[in-house]
Amino acid sequence: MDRNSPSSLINAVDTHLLETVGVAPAQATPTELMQAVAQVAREQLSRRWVATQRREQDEKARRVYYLSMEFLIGRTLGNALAALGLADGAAQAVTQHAQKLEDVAEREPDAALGNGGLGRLAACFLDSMATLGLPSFGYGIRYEYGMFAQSIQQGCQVEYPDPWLADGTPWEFPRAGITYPVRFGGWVEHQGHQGGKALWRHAGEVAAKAYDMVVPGHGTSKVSTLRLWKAVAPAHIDLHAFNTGDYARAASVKNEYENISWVLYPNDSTPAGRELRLRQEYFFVAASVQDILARHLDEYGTLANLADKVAMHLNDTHPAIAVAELMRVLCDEQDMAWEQAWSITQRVFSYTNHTLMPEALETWPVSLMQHVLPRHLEIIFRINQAFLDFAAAQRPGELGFLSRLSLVDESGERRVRMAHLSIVGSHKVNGVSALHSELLVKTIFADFAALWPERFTNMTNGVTPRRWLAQANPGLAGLLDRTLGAKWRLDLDQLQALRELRGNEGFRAEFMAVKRANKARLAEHIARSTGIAVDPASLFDVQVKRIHEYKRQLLNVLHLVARYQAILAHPNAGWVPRTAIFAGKAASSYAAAKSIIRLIHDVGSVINRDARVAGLLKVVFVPNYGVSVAEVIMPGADLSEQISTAGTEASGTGNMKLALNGALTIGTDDGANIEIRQQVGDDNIFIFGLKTPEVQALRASGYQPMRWYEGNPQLKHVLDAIAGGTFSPEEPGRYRGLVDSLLWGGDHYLLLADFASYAETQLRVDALFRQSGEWASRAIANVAGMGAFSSDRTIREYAQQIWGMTPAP
Ligand code: 26V
Repeated sequence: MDRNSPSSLINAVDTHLLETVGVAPAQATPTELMQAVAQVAREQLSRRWVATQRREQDEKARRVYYLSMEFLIGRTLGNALAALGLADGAAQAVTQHAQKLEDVAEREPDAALGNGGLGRLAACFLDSMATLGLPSFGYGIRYEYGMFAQSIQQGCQVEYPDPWLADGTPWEFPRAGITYPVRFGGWVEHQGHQGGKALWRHAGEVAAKAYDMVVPGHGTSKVSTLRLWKAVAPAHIDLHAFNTGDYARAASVKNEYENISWVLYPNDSTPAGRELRLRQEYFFVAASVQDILARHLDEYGTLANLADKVAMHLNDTHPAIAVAELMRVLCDEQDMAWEQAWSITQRVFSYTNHTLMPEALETWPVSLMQHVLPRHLEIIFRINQAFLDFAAAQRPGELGFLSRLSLVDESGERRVRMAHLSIVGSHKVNGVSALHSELLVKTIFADFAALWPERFTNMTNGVTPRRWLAQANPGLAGLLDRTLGAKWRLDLDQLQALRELRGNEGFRAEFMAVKRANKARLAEHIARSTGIAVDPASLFDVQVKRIHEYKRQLLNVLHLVARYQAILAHPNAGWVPRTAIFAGKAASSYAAAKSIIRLIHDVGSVINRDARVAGLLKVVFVPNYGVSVAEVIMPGADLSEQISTAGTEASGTGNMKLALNGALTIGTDDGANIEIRQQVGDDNIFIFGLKTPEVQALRASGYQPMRWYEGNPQLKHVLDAIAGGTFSPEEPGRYRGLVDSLLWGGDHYLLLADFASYAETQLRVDALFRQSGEWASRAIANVAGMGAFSSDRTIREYAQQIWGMTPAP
């Protein structure tokens, strides 16, 4: 009997309600149904996991290990059902209980183990690695609390903890037997002479326990593994306090160890260099390296061939300490010679850089590293010595060159530069878009590129079409299935065929009907989450991403205020009705970002209450942006705002998700916007503003924002209104500081310089939206051009050019 037939599934769900969840099937709540359906999927995933592991072991496969502090997974149920081919059957089973599968699926909390783009990219990559059948593991931390939840009170962001595991999760497999010790602190002794065998006399130890999440592949029975580590106090540690009845002390000792995996660090305005963060980084790296080596030794009995069978990828510098850790294990514990260990290490590692922003580049004070990881610091010094000797031989006598390259920043408090350690310890280093990779070798890594030009490469980001089209946009997915067949899920280039249908009236009408329905769904979400009614017939103008000054949400606000003033001045100018939709979190300590959130709300509450612009302009802020909120917003967008200062956004991936769902981009010549333009064509995207070289030139020539303010009456009117309290009448000075930071504080991100070009381009957006057929044609062209931005394409490139693996065709 077919396990996946509707009647079998109905039975399986009822059995799990009764036997696993512990509830009478007839009385099951939506949450209980979610749990039972998840158990049905879990069983099948478990079988696939066992089969995949056995096959990869038998085949002696080369594997890639993706080391990342963040995996922004979101919900799993819908994705798992789709991968298993159970979606229709599960929907029927749920109908038996008078529920809808969407409502049941919404009961699952998001696994929000990441901040933003970097973490979501890691989750898309897992999906693609499994789908391409690449033998692969993700390794990370099982945070007890993920990304904070955001609520808005009186226009201000308020953060709440995210106890996503409070009710347990059906998706993890605790691996009872898999535990490794991770050591910290203490000192190092050398046997015999200095430079003799090192003995790390550590001061403390914590246990890392493995919890696996199964990552289903689509169109294949292969699955991949995300192995997350939880920190647990070693059993012996609190015994004394416990035995003497001092439970408070026992608990506090336990907490001291277990706090390592408690909470995800927010992407703060500057990385604080906090000790707990360094411990987190080493904790998950040390556990992962032990696990990888144990698996390898189990299969081969030797580490001599490690680099032939193992690729380890560093997702940014957060796991960079792995370079020193692998050296330590090979040399100190396995007695390998330094030169051989170094050769293996460099062949094993590769590194992705995700930002050029100098304040986001990780460095650790030498004193802190001495305190937490004394042996690793010694190893880093030795790597540095050998590296600087090599560099000095290339450019004798150039001291500036050497001090710029050094793994240790000697200006001020000495600090270890984790990006430099990552580059030196890897055979490949990549950026995440063509522009970003070019800027890496021209700016922050120029000295390294002079030494090793062949080491640097580009891997333009991508997104998984399974989540960001098939799952998030069932309406468009259905239309594509009827038009192209279902294969686009695994071969996104097939979307190219839509180009021919741009002029087809019937297809346009169906496409726009889907968009309209998605806008209605988004409008409902907005009404539910903000209480504001918006009109699905208006142009949905969307900027959703972390709140950051370089991303320029404030430029968007300046334009909205300009538009508001223009409508008031010329009410009968035939304005295109617009709804501006913002969402995104500000790091809790990032005051400027929080002030932008408040301004969006203040501007919104004045505009939304002003009867003179009713029906023409609305401004809303959707709270608690995350993967699941994005799945509602992306399909409902008409216009995608990608307006970072040129040269600042490494790639962007929201830009890809929005275009894939048929939004037109208004954006700068930045990150992957440039490649999106190449794929969709100049006529199907709105590019404005200064280009990267122009930004550099303007800054070099002494940018004076005041000149732009004085020279543009519209801009002056906008800034005067904001600074003068038009949007904060109860506290007129509320935004004086924000405006002063533009006028007098240097306007580092050049909002004023780009304002005129942006406002003019927004008028061209209106003009196109008025011609609804033309707009539809260009929206279709955007979907058609997105084949290149599947994360399957990205992962194929990593596999072939960096990891030395060949994915299934
Ligand atoms: C940036 C900054 C900027 C200034 C101050 C503090 C700070 C902290 C963190 C970050 C971002 C760190 C890395 C990151 O998330 N990068 C994002 O990676 C995405 C995936 O590659 C990419 O699409 C985004 O453009 C990039 O910002």
